[in-house]
Amino acid sequence: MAEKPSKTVCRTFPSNPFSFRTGDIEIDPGPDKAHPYPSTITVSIPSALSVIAKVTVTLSDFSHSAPGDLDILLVGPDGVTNTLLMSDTGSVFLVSDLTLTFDDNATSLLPGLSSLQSGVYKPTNYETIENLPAPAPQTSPSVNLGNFIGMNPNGTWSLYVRDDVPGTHGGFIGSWSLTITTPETEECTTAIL
Ligand SMILES: [Ca+2]
Ligand SMILES: [Ca+2]
Repeated sequence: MAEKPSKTVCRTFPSNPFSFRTGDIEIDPGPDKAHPYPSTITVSIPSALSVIAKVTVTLSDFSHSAPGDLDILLVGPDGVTNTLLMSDTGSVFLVSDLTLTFDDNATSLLPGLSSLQSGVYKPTNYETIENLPAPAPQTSPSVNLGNFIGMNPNGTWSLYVRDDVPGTHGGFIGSWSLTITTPETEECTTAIL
């Protein structure tokens, strides 16, 4: 019997960035957890595209009098997978209204002993890997946004911020955003003619 003629139609979904933003985080002089702890973003991406190819994070309106006191940890929707974004960077140099973007493809790390400046940086840690207070999960020794590649992005992402050095000044992060890029995908359907 002859095969019935059929026709296959494929659609390509481009590699797509999805961005999500949330509100402010208040940072007390410490040593203490920031408020809220964690700050969360709920991600919802169509299921056909729900694999992470890349993640970047931007902290906006970042202001602090001693950024070296801060440890900032991003945790994925499984509640376990994570990376430090910055820890012990920027020393005691007052900064205000910075925009810090974290991208594994950046060429530089944040400075450890000089003033922070707005820009794009690799996640940066200048301390031995340490854990943040509960309910933060155990800190990954891999300081890399690539830790999230291949995961399903949907669910609640958490940003844990804490100041671990006593001091008289605090600060805040005006907002933070998450950009998730999904891989290029192809969806084909075959119809019998
Ligand atoms: Ca620290
Ligand atoms: Ca402090």
